[in-house]
Amino acid sequence: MGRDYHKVLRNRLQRLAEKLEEVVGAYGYRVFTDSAPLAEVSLAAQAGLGWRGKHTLLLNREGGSLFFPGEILTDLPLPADEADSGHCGRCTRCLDVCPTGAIVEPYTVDARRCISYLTIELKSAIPEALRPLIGNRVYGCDDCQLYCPWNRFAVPAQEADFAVRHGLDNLSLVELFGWSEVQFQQRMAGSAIYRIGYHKWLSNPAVGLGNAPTSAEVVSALRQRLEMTEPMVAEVVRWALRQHGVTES
Ligand code: B12
Ligand code: SF4
Ligand code: SF4
Repeated sequence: MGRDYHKVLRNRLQRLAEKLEEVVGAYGYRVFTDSAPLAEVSLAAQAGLGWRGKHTLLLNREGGSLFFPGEILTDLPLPADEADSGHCGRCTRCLDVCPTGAIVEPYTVDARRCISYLTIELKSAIPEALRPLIGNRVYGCDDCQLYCPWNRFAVPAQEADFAVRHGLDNLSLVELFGWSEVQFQQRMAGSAIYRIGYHKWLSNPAVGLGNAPTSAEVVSALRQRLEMTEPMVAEVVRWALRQHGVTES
């Protein structure tokens, strides 16, 4: 988990657009990456950068799907590339492995079931029926990509901005759940995670702890949060405790 990667990418695109200007002279342009209502996957597929996989994301033969598309919309008269026809074939792995059954049919994601939506975008508590399916995921999900054969040879990005910070790839749910609001703000400053806010952040590992094997450590961590008065966190903590047979609260 690194910096706000979309911002990093947008800055790179801006520099590329400026370099082009040095070569071709003044021209009209605007850079985007996940920053405006633009159908990025559709546009990229039509521009020959890959195809839309059955998980709905953009894939290409060289890079798989573990990359972020970015765009320079311009009035330069460039030649058009050919769209790629797609190479999913009979594969259905992304549909089969999706923990919540969010890919309801090939090329169609029901965002209301997607863990990415539930843990990042949804401001309120994750619906109870879906909580057991979330497992220990606390921010987004990549399963449909991780099991895709086109990502078999993916390697971690070398960009310093994408490097893991604060040992976040090696922290237990109990540790994450124990963070104070100040710790959350300090450790997530500059990261996209910061935007979900402390209460949403706490409610996600609370769901994970509800799904964890019962242990004294897990129950004690949840009990310590019973004092939280914020309604979403309070409700999820009580739900999580009930998963471990604790109903006294
Ligand atoms: C909304 C959104 C989500 C939603 C809904 C996703 C979905 N699959 O529906 C949620 C929150 C669930 C989500 C999750 C994720 N997302 Co997202 N998301 C977006 C976002 C902001 C908009 C996509 C969108 O809805 N566009 C509007 C619709 C109308 O456009 P469209 O889907 O392209 O549909 C067009 C065509 O397909 C066609 N069409 C569609 N349906 C139909 C039906 C008919 C009948 C016809 C004729 C045509 C047609 O017409 C449409 C208009 O051109 C884009 C960024 C962007 N601006 O594109 C990122 C984006 C797609 N997400 C991205 C990522 C990385 C993710 C996650 C992996 C994040 C994570 N790790 O948790 C997950 C993956 C989940 C998944 N399998 O999709 C990346 C994808 C990178 C890639 N390689 O493709 C994008 C491109 C952002 C970026 N630039 O980095 N995401
Ligand atoms: S990101 Fe996870 S929950 Fe969302 S569609 Fe992919 S596998 Fe399913
Ligand atoms: S897992 Fe299979 S079906 Fe899904 S996007 Fe990858 S190749 Fe296509």
